[in-house]
Amino acid sequence: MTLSDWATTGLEVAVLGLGRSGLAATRLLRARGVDVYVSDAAVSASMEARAAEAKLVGAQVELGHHDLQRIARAQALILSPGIPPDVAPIIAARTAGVPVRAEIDLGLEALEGVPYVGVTGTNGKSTTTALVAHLLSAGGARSVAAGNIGTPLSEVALWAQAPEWLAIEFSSFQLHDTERVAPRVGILTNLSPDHLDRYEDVTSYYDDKGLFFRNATPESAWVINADDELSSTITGGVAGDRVHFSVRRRADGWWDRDADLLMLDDTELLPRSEFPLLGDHNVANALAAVLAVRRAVGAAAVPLADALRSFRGLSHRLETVAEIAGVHWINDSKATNLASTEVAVAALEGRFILLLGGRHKGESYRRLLPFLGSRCVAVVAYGEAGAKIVNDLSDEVRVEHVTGGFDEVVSCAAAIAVAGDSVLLSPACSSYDMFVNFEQRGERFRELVEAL
Ligand code: UMA
Ligand code: ADP
Repeated sequence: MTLSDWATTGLEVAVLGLGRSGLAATRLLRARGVDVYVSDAAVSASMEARAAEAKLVGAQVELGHHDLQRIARAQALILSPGIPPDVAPIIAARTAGVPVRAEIDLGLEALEGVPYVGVTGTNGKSTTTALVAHLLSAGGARSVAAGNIGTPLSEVALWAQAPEWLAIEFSSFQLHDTERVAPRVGILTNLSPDHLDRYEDVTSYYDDKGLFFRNATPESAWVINADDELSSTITGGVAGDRVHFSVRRRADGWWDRDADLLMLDDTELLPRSEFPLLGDHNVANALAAVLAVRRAVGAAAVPLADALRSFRGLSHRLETVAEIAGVHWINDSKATNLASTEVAVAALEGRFILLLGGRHKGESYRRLLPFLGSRCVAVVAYGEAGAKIVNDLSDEVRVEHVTGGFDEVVSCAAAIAVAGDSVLLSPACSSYDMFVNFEQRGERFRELVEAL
């Protein structure tokens, strides 16, 4: 039984969590005439505001508590991605035989028939998703980027006019309970350890990523990173066509470094210098997006080179926020794991001060050492992870431990930096110890830098 039948049973659907996903799912279900009980363990001003919106569309709302018995009587449970799989309401639902579905799965059902390019991987998902939507739009299709990038899919399903194409970002959390995932073209950007604060081990994290391919058929099409052995291994037995991108060697989409050209097979796509984003990793993201769009709508349908030239990177990803007295201040707040901080550091030229910290996610910071080298003037360690960073790095690099707030992190960096240096906020940790999300962390960084 699915969304189309739920309105007829007289039973409630329970929605777990009232963040962006929970509110969007609630509104979609109510728009389809389904009775909804939505609950969130948190109580806050922003939660109250969302609760008011949910009540306005006729949902039953509870904050600060989940009614487990009510959830066990529901005809389905819709999950917000940030809720770990072992919490009591999910266990109550599963024990009672209540089907559990991710919010994005509901969105996929409601938007059935709208073709989409799916994107998953550890890093580069949002940039690649935005690139895909940008390229499709440049080809004249009404395209939207949705999913983990920020706009819940259930929200898109509520729009009066459905898009012609979607670029959908899938996190591992969302894939866990998304049975319907079946992209017209699927991109796996890369894989490296992440979210070890939620997963028992890295294998369980990769297993969830593997669910992206759960409905693969011989007609499927996949875009895979030839430079990432793990991605190739994990997709080895998956049904469907495969094309590869590489920033190191010849592939279907590749970077000819000698000629400094982005290439599609033997055809020149664009000089590297004309693609505005910093860093080799962004070349990889561009090549992946181009290959997917070429497969989805055909290369002739999109002015690929022009569209790449006009793409502007997303905020909080290697974003230069200011140059003050010769010091470059760079916001890479979205770098929430070590692999993403590595590529950010590699993309910089010259000396830098690295702001590292936040909520620890489980990996040793020593993995960064080969990337810091002599160019790293100092690491400023802060937040819950601060002591661990000092412990992991201070025998090899200068580490300043800031035990106060984020303001002090920025003033500490300002005191160290001299003209020609970059100060890079690329924290390799989640923001939840000090901020609501990575966006708020990046905005605060910008405000503090502008006030210097
Ligand atoms: N909660 C409960 N009970 C619990 C535990 C949590 O009620 O036992 C509540 C929390 O109080 C919270 C809600 O459940 O209100 C969970 O909300 P959420 O964390 O899922 O947040 P949303 O606002 O719905 O945002 C989610 C994604 N967040 C996460 O996956 C953590 C957003 O990705 C995504 O943009 C949005 O859906 C729309 O699809 C953010 C993210 O950080 C950007 N993603 C991770 C990442 O990219 O690394 C995966
Ligand atoms: P995601 O949505 O997977 O978190 P984003 O595009 O938002 O990816 O980028 C997040 C961070 O990851 C960036 O700030 C950058 O440091 C790093 N990053 C981006 N693309 C890649 C890539 N292809 N490989 C490795 N790291 C990347």
